[in-house]
Amino acid sequence: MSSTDSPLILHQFLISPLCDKVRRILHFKQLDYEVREYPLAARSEIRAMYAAGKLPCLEHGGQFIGDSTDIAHYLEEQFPQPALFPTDLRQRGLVHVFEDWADESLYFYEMYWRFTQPHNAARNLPRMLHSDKRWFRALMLRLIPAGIRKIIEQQGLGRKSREHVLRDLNRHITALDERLQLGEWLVGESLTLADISVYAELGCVRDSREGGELIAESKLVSAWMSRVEEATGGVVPGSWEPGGGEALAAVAQ
Ligand SMILES: N[C@@H](CCC(=O)N[C@@H](CS)C(=O)NCC(=O)O)C(=O)O
Repeated sequence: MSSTDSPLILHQFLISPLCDKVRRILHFKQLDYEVREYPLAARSEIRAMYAAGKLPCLEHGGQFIGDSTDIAHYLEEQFPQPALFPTDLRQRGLVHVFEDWADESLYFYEMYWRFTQPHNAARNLPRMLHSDKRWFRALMLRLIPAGIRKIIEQQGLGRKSREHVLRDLNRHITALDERLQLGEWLVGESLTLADISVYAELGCVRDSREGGELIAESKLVSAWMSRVEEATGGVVPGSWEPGGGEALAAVAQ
């Protein structure tokens, strides 16, 4: 069993919403941690840590915990306060549903808008490859768009028209707006993993022109996003340019 005193090391891709989710959990729990940023090319190194070959992966006391959901539960066990999960069983269930909806559904919307729409991809693809070698970057800038389109097509969203995807996204944001008419947080009276998980995806959606415009139309969702940012610190997704750059550099060290 690892000691809670051992250093926490987050292995991450800065661009990933699921890594942002874990950074926000760590900030919320006021835990010190180190960040190791990986180039996209580091596949075998990542697989050696976590067989699924995906990031985030948290290292603690010699253990490697992959998957943002497992990491959230691990951190809650090791560092229970402040709590990410409510004690009320009905609310706990709802937190789980919101988290899974964010990770498994909203995730594809952020991918769709950031990486398949050329005007957004022009900004986001170089960010995805920011720590790769120049030759790999040049190659991948040509190959990745087709790869991402294939993933999104297989998932299903990529087979819908652009207007249809926009309508779907609008419905999601409207549902959040309606939910926030009931209270300041998505579940219960305080911030939970539901808020962090949904924020992590929506922050990336907002970093696309279309997503940014839709979210700006909801005062409640925009205000809730600011509340989550305040409670969880860390970098605002997309803040790669001057203004957000300082925070980015601090996280990426
Ligand atoms: N269910 C996992 C998903 C993690 C995930 O999909 N990570 C992406 C980055 S956002 C990744 O590592 N992709 C690289 C790959 O699939 O090879 C979680 O919640 O952590």
